[in-house]
Amino acid sequence: MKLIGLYRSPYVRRVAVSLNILGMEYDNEAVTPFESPEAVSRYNPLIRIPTLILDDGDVLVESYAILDALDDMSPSEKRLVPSTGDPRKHVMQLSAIATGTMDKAVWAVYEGRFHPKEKYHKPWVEHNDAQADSGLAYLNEAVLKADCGENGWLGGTDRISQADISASIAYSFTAMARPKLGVADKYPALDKFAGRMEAQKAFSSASPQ
Ligand SMILES: N[C@@H](CCC(=O)N[C@@H](CS)C(=O)NCC(=O)O)C(=O)O
Repeated sequence: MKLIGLYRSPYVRRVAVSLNILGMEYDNEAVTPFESPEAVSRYNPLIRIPTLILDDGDVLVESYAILDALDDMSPSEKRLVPSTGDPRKHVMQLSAIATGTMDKAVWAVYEGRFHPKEKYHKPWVEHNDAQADSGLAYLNEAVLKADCGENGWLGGTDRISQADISASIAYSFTAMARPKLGVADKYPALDKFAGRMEAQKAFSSASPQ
């Protein structure tokens, strides 16, 4: 398989870490759609990352759809989202809050990166920052509720799930990309939990470049 996109993208990173945990082999083409649009557009009409090319040549786009396909390709004992019922709902909910947090932190970054200085709209950046912050507050509460700072898993599963992967990456990305939010001081439980996740080889071997 070939995973297109830099690990600096939290969406690419959640796919990379999931591939590592699922034990699926892949090569990473560390490009961005901004600097190398043609490297992405030949596979993905949206020119976005992550884009995953399967061994049979099929192309998958959108991290949630990619992750769903990877789970579907995996034996049930390895899947990262429980197949049914409340456990599935819970892991999906935490993963949705985590990816929404990624969206908001990314949009706040994009405003500064892609708008000329005179068109930078501070209230919009503050709006997105506040939503990213609120997403992390929710995840911090979830860590406290699951009591998983030192042991165990965020989604209440008996092994790592997509909730653990996406929540940790949402936190790490926001801490890196929006330093002014001071999330380590505000959300120590989530900081500790994400630190534990990031120490695993599946995460550290897909560090943001
Ligand atoms: N919802 C998408 C978001 C992907 C996304 O926004 N990727 C960014 C990089 S972090 C990108 O490709 N941006 C280029 C663009 O949207 O023009 C997913 O989960 O895969």
